[in-house]
Amino acid sequence: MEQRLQSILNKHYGKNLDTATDQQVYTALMLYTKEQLAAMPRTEGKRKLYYVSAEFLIGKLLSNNLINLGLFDEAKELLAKHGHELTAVEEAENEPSLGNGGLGRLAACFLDSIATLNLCGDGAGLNYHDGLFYQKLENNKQKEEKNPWITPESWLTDTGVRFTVPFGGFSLRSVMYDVGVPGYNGRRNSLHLFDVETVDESIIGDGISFDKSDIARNLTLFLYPDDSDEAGRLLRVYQQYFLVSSTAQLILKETRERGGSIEKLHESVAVQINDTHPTMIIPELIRLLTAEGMSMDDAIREVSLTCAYTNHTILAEALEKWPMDFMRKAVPQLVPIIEELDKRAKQVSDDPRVAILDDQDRVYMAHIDIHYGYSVNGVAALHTEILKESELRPFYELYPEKFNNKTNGITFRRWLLHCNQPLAAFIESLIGPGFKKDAAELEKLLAFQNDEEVLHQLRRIKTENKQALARYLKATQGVELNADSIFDIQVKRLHEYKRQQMNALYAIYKYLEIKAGKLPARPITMIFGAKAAPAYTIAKDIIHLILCLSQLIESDPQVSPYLKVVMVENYNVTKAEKLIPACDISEQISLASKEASGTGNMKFMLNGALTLGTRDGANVEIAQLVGEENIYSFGKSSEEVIRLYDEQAYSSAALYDGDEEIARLVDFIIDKKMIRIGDVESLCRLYKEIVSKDWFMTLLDVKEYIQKKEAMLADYEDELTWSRKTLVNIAKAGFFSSDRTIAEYNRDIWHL
Ligand code: GFP
Repeated sequence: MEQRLQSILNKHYGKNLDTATDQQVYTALMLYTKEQLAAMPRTEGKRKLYYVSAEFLIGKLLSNNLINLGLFDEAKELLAKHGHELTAVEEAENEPSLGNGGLGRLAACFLDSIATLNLCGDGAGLNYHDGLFYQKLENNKQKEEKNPWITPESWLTDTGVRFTVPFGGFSLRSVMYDVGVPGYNGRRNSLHLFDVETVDESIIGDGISFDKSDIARNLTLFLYPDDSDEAGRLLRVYQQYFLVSSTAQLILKETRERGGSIEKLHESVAVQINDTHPTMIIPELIRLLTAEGMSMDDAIREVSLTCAYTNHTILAEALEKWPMDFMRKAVPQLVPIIEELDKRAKQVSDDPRVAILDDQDRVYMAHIDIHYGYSVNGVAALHTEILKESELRPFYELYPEKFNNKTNGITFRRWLLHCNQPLAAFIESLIGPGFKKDAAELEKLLAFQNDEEVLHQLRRIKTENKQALARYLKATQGVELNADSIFDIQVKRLHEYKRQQMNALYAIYKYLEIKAGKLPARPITMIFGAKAAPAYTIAKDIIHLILCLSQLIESDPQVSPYLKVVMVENYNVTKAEKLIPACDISEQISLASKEASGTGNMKFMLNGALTLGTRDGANVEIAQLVGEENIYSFGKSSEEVIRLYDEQAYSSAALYDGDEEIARLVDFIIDKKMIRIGDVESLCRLYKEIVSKDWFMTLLDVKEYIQKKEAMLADYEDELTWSRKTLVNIAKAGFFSSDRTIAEYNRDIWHL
């Protein structure tokens, strides 16, 4: 390694390890690691998986790849010998901004586990140059900026593979870049990222605005371009088709190269459709197969045996429906195929709830997936039950055999070995290294439940991680954190169903308590990290509320010693890796039934935080594993929530009018102290939304939430009991390894 690094540094910069900057050392180490990765043998298999996804939130790759290649310790020591710290060198890497939230991070964890389990499977996505926007916090508001990450030397390799993607009236050339995916076992796969040569970042104007109609130049600029107007929505269709047409062409090319038969495509290929964005791969594969001479019947049968679909949400807004007119304009070649698929679906059932085309000429993408895929899975036990029993019930009645559950997971390489090295080392000292390959071995930790020294050490590690986070936030955002305070963290996409607004109401509660002289036993640091979709006004109002509260509290000497509210700017994977190991209280407070699974909840428990959560998504499974005494659950059940929706029986106005305590908290949003700091329009809009609508039922659970959090804060003071709970959480986290999830996908769906 040393010799090769010296030679790369010399060739590129005329430097050596002693004289090079951290940035130069980063580039050299990245190039070296890339070479080592390329030299790994590929996974093999008769059937090959293509995991197709609009998002792959892969995070920085250097450390992760070094770990998986078994080179991490060697690299760290070598750099230290020459006066470089690996953590400082890593700072030079840009985080690829190729995802939004849990959906994209899940895809990245899956790639890691697929390679680690030695399964033959590649990812297919788009090479967005500016990814999801960069979030700046200015004047207590979110401001969107472009988020470039590609540098001349990067993990991307131009494969030389090119395809032509036809659109209505023009076509574009697709360029395939690869990012290597090393398993933690000596074999590798790839993430294919398709791009256009004509993409042009100079068309980006103010913030993230650009000409949405200039497809050749804008296609791969941004992930999820603003879809509040028609041009934006059409652009999403262009992006989706570009992804799936490139992938479908790659599939046929590789199948032939591997000696497989196109007529028996399903014997050589499995396609996992991650959410509805890649749905058009179904009609596109059918189009390509019929163009090869297969009959429509045969093509539909083969594709239906090849494609499987994962649902990640029951929110109607996220289940895509595209006007057929968009298809006529962007991808006219798919129109007759979609019509044929609709006709056949209507022969299977005349129930309009399962139709592909509705009476307004809109295409229901998920319905294509369910009729013409062989598997439909939810991402946590509760979520899959809700799909079967309510959201997709008519489909479940038609195709019960297609439905199955695959509870999400996370890769422990990144979310423990990499992000929390002190904890990983401590665990290894207690139970040996076996847990690194088999996460179930973490259960051996249970033997130390009553070992006081172990319990004290867990808190010491947590405190060190809190100090490290404090240093990081001081350096990057200029905020001061008190590492002796309790770190209460909610980091995830901003959405009303995830209920950051309920957490903000807690901040108001605590502020008012402190003002009234009821001081907490220990200071509390409430940390938020969340981006709001640019066109989602109320989500931005919630960010505004949090930032105004932060300022109000900070500037009040009576309150600031006891309470701090921090919003981390531009929350991303890199920041998650620093926040999660430092967390005491993991906020998982979505409205029951709405969070399909959650994966942050798993990362936090693995790193020794305790969950404050509703009985939603995978929280339910966490509770079953650790036992009710080791989790803080609250709130109305999913059945109750679903009933309230069905009977339209929820009224936030009634709760507000009927409960002084609730009214006092909500009214504070528009208190004159807040109006002085904030934007009246934004605060009033949010206030009205909560009082008169509150679609995600904040006020339903807020009181119980406050009580639970108070109980939790009190429990924190009993160090041994708290630490014992964290130990049980770590020990029981093994189930949430994505290695387990992927083994199940392979056993039940892919059969690679
Ligand atoms: C979505 C769902 C989550 C789920 C992930 C991965 O993520 O409940 O855990 O997909 O399946 F909502 P977000 O985009 O909401 O983070």
